[in-house]
Amino acid sequence: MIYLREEHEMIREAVRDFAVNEVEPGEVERDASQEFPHHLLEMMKDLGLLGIPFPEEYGGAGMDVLCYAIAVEELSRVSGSLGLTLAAHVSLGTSPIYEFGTDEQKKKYVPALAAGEYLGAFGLTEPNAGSDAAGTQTTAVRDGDEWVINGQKIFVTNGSLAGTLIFTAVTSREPRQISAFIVEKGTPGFVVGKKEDKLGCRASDTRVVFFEDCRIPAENLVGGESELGKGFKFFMKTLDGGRISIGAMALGIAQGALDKAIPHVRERKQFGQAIGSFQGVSHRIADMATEIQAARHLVYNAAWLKDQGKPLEHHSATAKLFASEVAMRAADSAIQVLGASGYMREYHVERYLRDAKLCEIGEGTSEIQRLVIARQLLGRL
Ligand code: COS
Repeated sequence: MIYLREEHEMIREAVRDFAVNEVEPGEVERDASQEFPHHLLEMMKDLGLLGIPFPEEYGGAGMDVLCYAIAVEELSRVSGSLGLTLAAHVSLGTSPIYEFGTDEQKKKYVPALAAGEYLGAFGLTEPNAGSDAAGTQTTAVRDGDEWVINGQKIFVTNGSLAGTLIFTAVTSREPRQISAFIVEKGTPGFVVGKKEDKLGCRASDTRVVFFEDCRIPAENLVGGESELGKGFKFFMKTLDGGRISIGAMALGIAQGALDKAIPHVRERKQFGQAIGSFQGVSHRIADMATEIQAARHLVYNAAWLKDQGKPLEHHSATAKLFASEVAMRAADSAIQVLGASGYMREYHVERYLRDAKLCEIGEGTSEIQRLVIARQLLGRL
């Protein structure tokens, strides 16, 4: 691809090497046990993956968003769980602090997050605020030098691993105002619930978190007093960036499915010949490759736009929408060409289908992506 430079190829090679040699061997077992791979997180930390797109002065690697997207893609090529862990940490848990935080907030949290001293998490979704993200019911009430938080956030990726959670809360009912805050792990009244039992990305850490008269310092209002009430917009902008990484995750899963399908159809013989010699099978492989290439262009283009500081909303939504649907089709095709083997856990591809489904839901369902894209084109009718 014309816009890939040496550093993009280098990060791909480094993450690919780590993913194939260290991650893939235990992936089937972790999918069954749902055990989070702390040892792999340590290795990701040592490889500098947890701070790829943040400047060196904030403890990051000073690389671009495209490098980060490639890292998520390559991890997801063997492990949706780890791809999701990285995506949630960087795009959702750390980026909004870096982009919208005060200087003090950035200095206090971003270097620790980028170095992987702890993971970051993002709390937007609530029982009554899913696709309608503005339906937040969590409240923040000012009391002297503190904010008192009550409510809950659900489906929080990295919930128990995170040292910080950035979240939204209602700071005024009339007029309605949503603000963003940072809570640190261990703050009294901030309670992390049990790990969710999921269809896919099973080793990733998904939790409900509760705020029970949780007091956080006034300075943890994201962006400071002048940004009171801007939390919803901060979160929408964050999702514009986050959707690139879910697109990258989907792209990796789709590529991983193709990786498993190709050797199988070359080697598997039926009716006296390799099944890849049958047109019905070979065309399926060709279609997978074509769609993956198209998805890669959309995802990398969205990453490039973010690097250029250009408007993203439309491009990250199209990239996520297309790539996640490609991932579902690619995983389904991989299962189909592997036949009964594809249905067996040890061949990986059935996990790819389960992991891919997350990409059509997380950081905005495919329906919400279509809404965002259509609104851009049609306005509000
Ligand atoms: N960037 C900047 N501002 C944005 C924005 C974006 N991408 N999207 C919306 N806004 C702004 C709007 O401009 C509007 O500002 P004004 O009040 O100044 O006019 C404000 O935010 C409200 O926007 P809007 O009216 O479009 O909000 P809606 O309630 O209609 O919701 C959708 C918009 C549906 C797009 C939003 O709720 C959404 O993205 N839902 C999905 C949530 C999601 O992805 N959840 C997954 C969480 S991952 S853990």
